[in-house]
Amino acid sequence: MMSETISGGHLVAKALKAEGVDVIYTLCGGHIIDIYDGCVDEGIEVIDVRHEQVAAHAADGYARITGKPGCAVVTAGPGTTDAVTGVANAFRAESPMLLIGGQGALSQHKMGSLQDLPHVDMMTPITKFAATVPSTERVADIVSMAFRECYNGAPGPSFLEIPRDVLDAKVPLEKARIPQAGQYRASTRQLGDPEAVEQLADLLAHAEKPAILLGSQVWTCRATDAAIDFVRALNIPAYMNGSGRGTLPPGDPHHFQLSRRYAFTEADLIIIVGTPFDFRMGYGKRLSPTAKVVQIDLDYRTVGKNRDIDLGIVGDAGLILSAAAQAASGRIENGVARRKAWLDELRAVETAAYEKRLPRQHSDAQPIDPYRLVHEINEFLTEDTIYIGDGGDIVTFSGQVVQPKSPGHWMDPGPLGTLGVGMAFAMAAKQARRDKEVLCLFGDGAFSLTGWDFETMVRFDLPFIGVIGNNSSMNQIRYGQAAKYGEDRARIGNTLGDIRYGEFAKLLGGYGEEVRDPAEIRPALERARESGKPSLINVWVDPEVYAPGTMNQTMYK
Ligand SMILES: Cc1ncc(C[n+]2csc(CCOP(=O)(O)OP(=O)(O)O)c2C)c(N)n1
Repeated sequence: MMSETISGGHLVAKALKAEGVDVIYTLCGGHIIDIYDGCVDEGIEVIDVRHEQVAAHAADGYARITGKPGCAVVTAGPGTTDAVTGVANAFRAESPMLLIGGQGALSQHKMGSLQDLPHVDMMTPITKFAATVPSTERVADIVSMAFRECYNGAPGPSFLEIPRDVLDAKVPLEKARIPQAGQYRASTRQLGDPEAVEQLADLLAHAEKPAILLGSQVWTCRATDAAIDFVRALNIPAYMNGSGRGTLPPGDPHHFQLSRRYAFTEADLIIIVGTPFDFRMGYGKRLSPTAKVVQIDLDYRTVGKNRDIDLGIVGDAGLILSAAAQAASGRIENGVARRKAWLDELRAVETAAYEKRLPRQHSDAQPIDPYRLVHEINEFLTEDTIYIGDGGDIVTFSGQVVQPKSPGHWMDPGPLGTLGVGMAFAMAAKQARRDKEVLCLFGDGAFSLTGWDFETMVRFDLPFIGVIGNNSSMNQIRYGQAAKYGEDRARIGNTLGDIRYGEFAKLLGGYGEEVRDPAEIRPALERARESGKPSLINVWVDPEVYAPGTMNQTMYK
């Protein structure tokens, strides 16, 4: 009797299934179709997009939302190069995803086959692991290896290329290693050095004016509850950035946002959790020189990078915060209540900054003040709205005003600053969490990069609320040109057409509106919500005003 055989594409699907991946994002090509066939057998959904960049960003977004690795499958050559940006974004954002690229047949290696390129060489610097699958028997084995590598230290992307003959060939089932769910990789969560945790407890016991920054890894580690318990038990003001936003809900007595610079200048203990000292942190230069600085991170290479620290702990944010809170409990001199004056001081700074900006947020000006737009969005968000920002200046405005109401409900590209992530993140978020509402704020420039995938949202019935802050410009760049070269030379390379994106949405089968009156923003958002369709509310904002972050050029400092 002939033994049962299995092809490489079906082995890929079995390995994805074992990892719990229930969808792949893809754009087709002859090199990869056997993977689709395997997905049919394994019940894995295939979402086909209009550009490979979107497939890769969607895999990144899926990982962020679900905690499982995302997977994108693209063809050889241009399919893989198109996906590079998505992999690069996931690399800088520490997002675990697997990109599978096709490759010419091994039997035609270096003969000039269609779409042949050195993919592994290209991907090596922007992945945690990049390899060629050398034989059909090893396909599932190497896919599981790639997943294992995604979780080495801070998570990140892996890349595999599978030559066409390796993918298409069939091998006897018993010759292929097919790793089984839960049996091929271990948790990589680490507690951190217990002595360092003790030292942190000691610092916490003595601090008069502590402050904590909860970064993206708080969400990556699903350390929300541990972080909340920590700040409440020790009475510590918390600031949040990246995916850490929403850890505490707005209005929580320990939730602070607008007083961060003041707090980090005045504090005597600053705890940085799961975010690097990169440009978003002024490379660590803006912290009080006399404060004790503690850094907790999944990646040993991040701890102490760019500035000295008083204490570093490598490991899982949740395990470390819980252990430190427990070790510190009962040891705080005079109890945590004595920190009330410090929290009151920060709350006063916070309230003053908020009130100063409020008239702009309520502005009735036409064209619309971007502050009014982001204010309306913030008021519109519910506890179940996942908010995504994809743009330049308009998203810089939103970073100050929009506060996600729940953990894991904020998505931005991360430190690569990639325009064009929005549609893909919306796609992944809605696909993975049908019970959630998804709202994405786009700049018109950012939208244009990947906007055709609005059609994918329609085709797969993925309703979301798209809002475009339309200034017919790439304003964040325009500001710098005007400041450096003068207004008369400031319109080079950054001007966009006056596009009615609401009409574009309708053309593709979605819901769309044009908004020029600020009083119409809220009703238009409501109608988009009620439409149950992918939507675009095109809001014409004032092109002559800029966010403070843009004017200070903080992203370059
Ligand atoms: C892929 C990519 N290309 C270029 C840039 C550089 N860049 C940063 S902000 C910006 C302008 C974006 O314009 P838009 O999305 O319309 O937002 P606005 O600044 O006008 O509010 C550009 C081009 C980038 N960050 N990412």
